[in-house]
Amino acid sequence: MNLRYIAAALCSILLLSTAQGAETITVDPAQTNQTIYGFGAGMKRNTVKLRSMATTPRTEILNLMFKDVDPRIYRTFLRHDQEAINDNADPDVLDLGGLDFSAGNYADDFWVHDQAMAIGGAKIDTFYASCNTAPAWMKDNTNTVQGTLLPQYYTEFAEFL
Ligand SMILES: [Ca+2]
Ligand SMILES: [Ca+2]
Repeated sequence: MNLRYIAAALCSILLLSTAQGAETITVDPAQTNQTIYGFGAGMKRNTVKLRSMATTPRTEILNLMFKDVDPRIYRTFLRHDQEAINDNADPDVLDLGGLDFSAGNYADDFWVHDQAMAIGGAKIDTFYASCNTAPAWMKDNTNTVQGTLLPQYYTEFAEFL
């Protein structure tokens, strides 16, 4: 792992500590308490903007994310509209035919994923995805804005993820 990034992480911890006030952190590089698996990179939004940029700045951004950061973890986004209606009545059986990956900007998300794999290579071996909301049909207000996941859809949301 690049020592520059380890130093940057330690500096961030120390700066946060100083900003909070009276905390003191002592770093003993000879003592290992936990291992940092690696850093992550990816895009959650605006993949369409990145993909449509001119080649030179786009390549620079991609290299910053997937070469300079030297990530082992790739992060992407799960869009609520991939399952706009329930795939079936069984949260233990996923029907891929019931999902819509043409919704939103998945094509651009997949493009960024492909770029990450081309630049970062096999060392990117962990994938992480997050979402901002459950699909509307799982929520008490049937809307993707605000509202709450209904308890009867906890297992459906787990399937969605
Ligand atoms: Ca489902
Ligand atoms: Ca299902």
